[in-house]
Amino acid sequence: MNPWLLSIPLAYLLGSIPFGYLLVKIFRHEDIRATGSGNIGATNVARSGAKGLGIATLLLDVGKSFLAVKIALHLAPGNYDLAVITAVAAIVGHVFPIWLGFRGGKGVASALGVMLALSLAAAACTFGIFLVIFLLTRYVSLASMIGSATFPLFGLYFLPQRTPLVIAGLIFIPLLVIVKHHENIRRLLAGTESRFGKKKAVA
Ligand code: NKO
Repeated sequence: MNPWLLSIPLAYLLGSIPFGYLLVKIFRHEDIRATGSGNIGATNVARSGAKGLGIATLLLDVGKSFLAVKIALHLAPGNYDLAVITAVAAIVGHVFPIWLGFRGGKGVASALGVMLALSLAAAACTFGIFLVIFLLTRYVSLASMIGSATFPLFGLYFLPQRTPLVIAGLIFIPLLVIVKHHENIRRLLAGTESRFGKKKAVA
C-alpha cells in the first residue's frame, strides 16, 4: 500500500484523539472546555486542578503525534516529505478533531511530539527556547508561540532533507500554533493572561 495513503489518514486520526478532554471526562466527569481557558491542552487540564491528568494529557498528546510520524518513517524510511506532511496531519487532527466539531487544541504538545520524531536535536533546541521563555515569564502560551516559531530554523538545520514540501510543512506548523493562540495573544497584550502556577487574584 502507498505509504502516503496510510500515514496521513492514520496521523489525522491519532492526532484527533482528544486526550485532555477524555481524561477529564472519564476521571472527573467534567467538560474541560467549560473551565479556565476552555482549551483541551495539558496546561488547562493542570490549571483546572488536575495536575496528574495534566501530565498524562501532555504525555499522551506528545505520544500520539510522535507515533504518527514514527509510523511514516517506518513505512518510508528517509522520506522526509512524507514524514513532515504526516506531522502536519497529526497536528491538524489535534487542532481540528472531527469528534469535537473540529474545535480542538492549540497544537503545542502535538508539535513537540512530531519534532521529537523528526529530529531529537531540533526538538531539544526548540524545547530549550520554550523553557527559557517560560521560566522568564511563566506564560506557557508565549513560550509555546516563540518556541514553535523557532522550530523551522532548527528543523531546517537538523533535518537531512530541505525540499519545498519539508520547508512548507515546517513553516505551516508554527503558523497554525500561533493562530490558535489568538485569544492568548489578546490576553497577553491586555495583561490578563494567567501565569502558570499562579492563582488569579480575587478582585
Ligand atoms: O490553556 O490557553 P492555555 O493557557 O497546553 O494553553 C496555552 C498552551 C496550550 O498548549 C498546551 C500544551 C502543553 C504545553 C506544555 C509544555 C510542555 C513542554 C512543551 C515544549 C514545547 C516546545 C515548543 C513548542 C512547539 C510548538 O500554549
